[in-house]
Amino acid sequence: MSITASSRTGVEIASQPDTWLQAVESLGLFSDVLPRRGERVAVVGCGTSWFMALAYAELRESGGHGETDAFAASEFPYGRTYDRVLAISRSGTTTEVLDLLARLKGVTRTGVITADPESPVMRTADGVAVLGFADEESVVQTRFATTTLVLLRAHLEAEGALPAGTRPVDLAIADARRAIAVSLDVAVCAAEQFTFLGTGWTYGLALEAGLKMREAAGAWTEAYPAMEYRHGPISITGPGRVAWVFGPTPQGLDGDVTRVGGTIVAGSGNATGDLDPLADLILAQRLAVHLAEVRGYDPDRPRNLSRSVILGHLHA
Ligand code: F1P
Repeated sequence: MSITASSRTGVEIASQPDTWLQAVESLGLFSDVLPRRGERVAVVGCGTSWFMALAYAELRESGGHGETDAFAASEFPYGRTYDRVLAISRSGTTTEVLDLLARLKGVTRTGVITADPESPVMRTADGVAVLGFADEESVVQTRFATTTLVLLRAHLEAEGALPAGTRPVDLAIADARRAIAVSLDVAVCAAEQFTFLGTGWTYGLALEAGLKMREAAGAWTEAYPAMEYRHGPISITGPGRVAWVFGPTPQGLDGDVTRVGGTIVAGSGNATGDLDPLADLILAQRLAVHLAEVRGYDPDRPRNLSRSVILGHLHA
């Protein structure tokens, strides 16, 4: 099945190679906002933005750039001390993020990566990186999230070290172009359940793939660290159900999936696949849109969701 551009979400998914390239080209504009080598950093966000924070935190710390934690904005541990707190928020209006940044004002240096230069987060954070070129009309986030992670990966690369388990960002962009062009696997499209797995930074991608499928298609998805799969989640797998691994597949796991009748998808970082894991996420985004359309949902109008969550009773 080739990419559908019948929805706005589909168009935005297909534009990712271009927005990723723009992120790399605009890196120099944002050096004040992005964490410096050696700083102790927390990265925060909600929903998709939190999962990108998780992925970045792993990449930064495992690459030797400094201790890095990631939290859902609502779960931030105010008792801890950080040199910098970096928030990710496409809308710049998410209440938990604004509340967190307001509480840290004058206490901890803060920065935000956002898509909207008119949003309240512009006044709440100490520093701002606006990726207006990656903003989306869609409620369901795709390109803003991945473009933010590409910016952060390119920054780590520019600071001297390729993050562990990644290929250079220019190769990831080439992989993204392939991920837009290839056909989706027919057996995967027909599956009724999906378990997404990842290791290190790709666990954040697995969480995001699961969320995308739930948001766009109302699909039954789960997500775990890959080595946790055998500790219970495998009991869900069976015929017509998929285990999809982002990044390297732990030894023997493919055999474990097929033994219980499941379908293994391993698109990156191992002998059977060769896509950068972030490009592999594009395939999951495409699957989410495809399933939404097959199930009669409008991917541009996901059920029960709004572009951002604005709560009246918290700080705004
Ligand atoms: C975060 C977010 C989205 C989610 C939903 C509500 O938005 O949680 O990830 O899909 O639509 O908002 P933001 O803070 O990045 O704008």
